[in-house]
Amino acid sequence: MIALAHSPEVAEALDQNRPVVALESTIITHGMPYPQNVATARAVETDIRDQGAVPATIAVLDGTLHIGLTDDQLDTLGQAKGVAKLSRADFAACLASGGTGATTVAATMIAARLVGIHVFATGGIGGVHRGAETTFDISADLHELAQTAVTVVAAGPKAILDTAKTLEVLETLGVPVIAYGQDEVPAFWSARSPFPAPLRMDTPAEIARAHLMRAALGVPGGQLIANPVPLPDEIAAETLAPIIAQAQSDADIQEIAGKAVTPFLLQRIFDLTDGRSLAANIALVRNNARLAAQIAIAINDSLQ
Ligand code: PSU
Ligand code: MN
Repeated sequence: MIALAHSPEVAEALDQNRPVVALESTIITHGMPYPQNVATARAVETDIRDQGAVPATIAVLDGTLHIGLTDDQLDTLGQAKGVAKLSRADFAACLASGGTGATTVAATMIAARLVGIHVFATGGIGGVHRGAETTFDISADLHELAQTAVTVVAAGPKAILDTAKTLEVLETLGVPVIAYGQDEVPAFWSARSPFPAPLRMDTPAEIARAHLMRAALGVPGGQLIANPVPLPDEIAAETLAPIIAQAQSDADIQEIAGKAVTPFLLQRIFDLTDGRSLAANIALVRNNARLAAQIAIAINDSLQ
């Protein structure tokens, strides 16, 4: 009933039980400017292939759910204007009405689970926004992590969010937050943060075992792997703090709300850092893709 289209590469990989890594498309349409968005999407796919896994970028094009995009589709999506940003609430409606939309972390997890992909790489997940005590702006990504069994590799809660509240909600929802190779939760553009990680793991094999153990226990939901940005690419938290405060205050003054908040803040921070935030963003997504591929391979090895 779902119009599903696998790219030839992904169809073959799933058919032969080879490791596949899902990738979201909102980062392409709403997270980065053209043409860096398309160049990054391609680089990330190459990084995954270089590790020995297969990338599956996910998007809805004219009512068809695509698992793996061709170069042309990626380029068209990267330049398209007014593409919907799909989360759990509107994913089905977009498919049902023949629309086109980019998948957020929540929608990409749903699609990955549907086709049997265990691991998903992205930059940052949505979380609890600053001021959520009055706006109630809490990303559906957190609830998705609580119920959909996909391991998501990200660079930690984005510094534009309220990190403490995001970690509290993840704990309440029973989502394991696993810092990779360090004791603190990384903070997206910065590798370190004042927040101790609830869990720490140092190898892809450990993460793969934990993923499979959750399934064995019958615990629904995924895992969040918080992978620090490579140190040469990080932006110090002190440098970013006033910039984020400025971006948030601009958003408040302009009364930006709902789905528009995250893209607005990312764009403002890009402008205010003269593009430096984008360079760090690209480096951390590629770093996450490499780790995700290693985890997908480890899960795949255990399942053979
Ligand atoms: N973080 C980024 N770039 C992005 C996003 C997050 O660095 O593009 C996107 C992801 O698709 C994430 C979504 O799922 O923003 C969260 O949006 P919201 O806060 O509206 O749930
Ligand atoms: Mn939101």
